Amino acid sequence: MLNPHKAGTPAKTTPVVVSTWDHGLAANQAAWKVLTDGGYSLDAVEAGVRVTEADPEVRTVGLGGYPDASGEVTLDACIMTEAMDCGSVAFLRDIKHPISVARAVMEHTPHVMLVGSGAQEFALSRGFSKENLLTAESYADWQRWRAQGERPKDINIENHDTIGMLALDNAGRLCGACTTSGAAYKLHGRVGDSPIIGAGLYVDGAVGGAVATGMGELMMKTLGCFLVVELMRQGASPGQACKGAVLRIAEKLGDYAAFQVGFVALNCQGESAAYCIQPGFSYARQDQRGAVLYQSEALLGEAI
Ligand code: SD4
Repeated sequence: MLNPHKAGTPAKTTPVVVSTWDHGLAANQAAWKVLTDGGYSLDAVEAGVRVTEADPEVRTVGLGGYPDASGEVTLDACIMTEAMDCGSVAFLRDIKHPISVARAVMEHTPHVMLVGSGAQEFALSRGFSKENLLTAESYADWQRWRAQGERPKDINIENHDTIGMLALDNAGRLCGACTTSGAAYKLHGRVGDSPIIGAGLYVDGAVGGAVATGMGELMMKTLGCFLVVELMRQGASPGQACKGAVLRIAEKLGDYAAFQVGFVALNCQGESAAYCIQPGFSYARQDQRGAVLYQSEALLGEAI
């Protein structure tokens, strides 16, 4: 399953789904079922990332996610279609599936983004229910963190396991989704890149899409996913485009080496690749040939 080599993928393979990190394998399976049933890639990415949102063992997304500094789990998510429709929620509390709320924002409001209590009220009005997302394990970890006092910015590499997913269906429609509990022990009220269209996710149905994971502030400063898609529009392969966005970060942001950032891109031909700052970022791909976990190439060293 684990492919230690670079992610080289053949062209013209549909359907296909790719997503961030090892937990992308399980999420891809749910998406794959939708895709192989002839479904829409929008339904596929929603179904896929809901698996991760519902898994309390994944401590960086949805239920069981690490809380913020004040001990509250606050969630960010967004979704985007091949037709540039998009929806987003940020600083959402007590709702297990922020991706579905983001989709509801897209489909049932004239807006792109709702945040905080407004997002929660909207979710409740659409039939979502409130539940406690802070598991005993995440609470215990937060208590331990708090007992240590304020730490320096060492949330850079650990605990960055947002699920971002891109899928291309049999009709050639490419959609994406991104959902996270954000950086562990972030300041209360902090919103990262994951719900920001262009930062944590971007899709152009004629070109391809990109999702990001890692320290969100770096993607927000460079609008990383938008850049990846624009580079593909100019002719870059997914791998070249992801590398281009990481190089932009390295060129512009002096402290980049202290952080992890990873991009995954999928173009409309079904080719995918990833690139990151630190070694250790994986991404999962599923197509007719099966499920594969790839190790991303990294700016600061060879993939392990
Ligand atoms: C954030 N990008 O809130 C998210 C966290 C994360 O993979 O990716 N992790 O900054």
